[in-house]
Amino acid sequence: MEKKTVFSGVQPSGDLTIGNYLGAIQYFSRLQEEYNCYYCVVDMHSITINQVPAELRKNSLSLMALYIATGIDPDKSVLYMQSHVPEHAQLAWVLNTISYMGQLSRMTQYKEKISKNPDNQNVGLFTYPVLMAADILLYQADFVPVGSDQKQHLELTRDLAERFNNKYSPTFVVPEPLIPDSGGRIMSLKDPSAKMSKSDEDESASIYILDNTDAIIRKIKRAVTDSIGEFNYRDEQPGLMNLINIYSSFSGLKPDEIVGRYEGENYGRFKEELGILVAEGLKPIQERYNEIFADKEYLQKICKQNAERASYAAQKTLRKVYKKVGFYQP
Ligand code: AQP
Repeated sequence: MEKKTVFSGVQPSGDLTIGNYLGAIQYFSRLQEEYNCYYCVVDMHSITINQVPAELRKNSLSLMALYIATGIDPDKSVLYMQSHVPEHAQLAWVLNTISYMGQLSRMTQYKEKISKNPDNQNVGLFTYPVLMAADILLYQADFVPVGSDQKQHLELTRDLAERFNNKYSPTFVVPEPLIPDSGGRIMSLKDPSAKMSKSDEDESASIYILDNTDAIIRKIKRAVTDSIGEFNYRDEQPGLMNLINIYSSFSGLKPDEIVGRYEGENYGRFKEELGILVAEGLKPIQERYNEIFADKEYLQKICKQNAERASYAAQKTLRKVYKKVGFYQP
């Protein structure tokens, strides 16, 4: 039987958080044995927010190294940078012409991002989900591993695939999201009503994958909880709930097993042990990352070879699309 296809991407818009890791990246390497996987550094998405060019370049290569450090094998999975494969932008243009203003203006991430960036309400923020749909549909992906914040964008991708298939003729696979049960939405350590985000200006609100042990322990110790002081897993204690979710993701224990362990205590010992658990969990990734990121020649080679592999698959879909919409091709 032919293998099914997986696509996912992460923006190199800053240092990656454990939200990015637990919600998405940790699953990428697990999927590569069973599926044809395409994993992308979505640098074109990240310029919808102001970036410092030199930092964007560094963050893009750093994300490549991190992908490999978390276990993605660039010989098995296609690991590449979005801007190296022009077909993403070419397909996005065609999809723009079947996307509706009303639907795009209802996207939660768009509304959040324009309110956070009142001085940079660019059109790219508005059409971001169309480019994301192009990323996925270009490779005829069956599955897309993402955190729950991307669910709405996936629904739009499915709508666009179906709309195109109905307007012309069956062309795109309609993809399904793969959203984890635990870790799908890790919240800010400072505000448990907001998701942990790599572009959060308050560095103490996020644990970064490359944070050292001291920083991790300190941030968890200072994480916002509540004044109830009872160890429970319930909506009324969202800060504690978030920490228990992080504990659960790193330990494999279920939330009620964790509650059983710390019941009747205040949060001190739990927070201390959680800090150590997270630091120990991230250490092997950090060690591999340091080795890989130091080898720029190796990373350049991966980027080049994998962009060619991605382009090959992308061209196949784009040629079909161009033909169906009526572009003359000699
Ligand atoms: N807090 C989170 N919990 C679980 N999953 C998360 N993801 C992001 N934040 C969390 C998942 O990580 C993948 C990559 O995300 P992205 O870089 O494409 O953009 P994003 O969703 O907008 O992530 P950030 O960290 O919030 O980035 P910025 O601050 O640049 O906007 C996605 O699968 C996402 O679901």
